[in-house]
Amino acid sequence: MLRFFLLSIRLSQYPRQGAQAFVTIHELPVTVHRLQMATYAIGDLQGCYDPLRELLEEIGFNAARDRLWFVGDLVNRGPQSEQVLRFVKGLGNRAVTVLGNHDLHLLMVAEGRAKLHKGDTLAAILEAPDREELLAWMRGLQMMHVDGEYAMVHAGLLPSWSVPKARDLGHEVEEVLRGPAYRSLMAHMYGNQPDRWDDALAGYDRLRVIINVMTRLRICTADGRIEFSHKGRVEDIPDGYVPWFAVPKRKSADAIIICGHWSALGLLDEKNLLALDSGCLWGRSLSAVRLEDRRIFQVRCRKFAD
Ligand SMILES: [Mn+2]
Repeated sequence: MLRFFLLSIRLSQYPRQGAQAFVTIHELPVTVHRLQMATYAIGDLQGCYDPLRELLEEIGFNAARDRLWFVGDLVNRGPQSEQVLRFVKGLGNRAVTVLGNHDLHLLMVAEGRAKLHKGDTLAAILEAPDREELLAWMRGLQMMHVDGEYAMVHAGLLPSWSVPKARDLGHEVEEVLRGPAYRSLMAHMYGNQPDRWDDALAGYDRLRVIINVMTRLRICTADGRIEFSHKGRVEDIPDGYVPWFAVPKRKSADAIIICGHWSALGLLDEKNLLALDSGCLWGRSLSAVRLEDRRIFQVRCRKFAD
């Protein structure tokens, strides 16, 4: 339900027999049902299923009519990763999800290529009866989603990547994730090198840079060298680095980029950037933005990590 206000309608300067007639209807509050389809982009969930349900209640989500976009990191650290996965998977084509670093970590652990870290809460998925369906569904998710003026990616883009170029690079990774070289990619995925892009990169080095940028990037140098360790506030960024979205003449600046991943940044609602990780996992809030009118919806979250 949305509250609309009838705008003032004024018929003025209407001469009749030397008099003026005014008809003024102004600001009558009326409540109408929202009939139009809406698209909501939602921040990092990390297994926080109850806050997601609360948020969908708050926005009046109607699965028959509305669409949900998820910035990735559906799973891990929070208490209900498997419920989140089953719910989002169950939405079918009414949901669009891009992969985050925690989602890829789940795939790595499932393949025996990474160990569970302290604080990981992925065991329930790994032991679930529908584990294989859930993991196969995750392997089919996108690295980046482009729709009109919007581009959604979990972490960020390098300054030298336009949106069409980044989309093509994302497709290179998606093809391998879904194909026969998947296990081999898992064996070569983790690592911080190379720490810069070069069009001449090939093989797993090339795929690793694309994956690292799209799922882990927060800060880089003006010429695109990636720094992986800083997770904190913008004020504390080491000398010589800037947030990826603040690099001058970034080639993706013409798109409205929707991302998550950087909870210390908090919600950023700028003309061409919607950073939606408002720290649900950390006891702050879960955020959604309705793309049609840029309205922000938030629910408070319980703290699950520190
Ligand atoms: Mn992340």
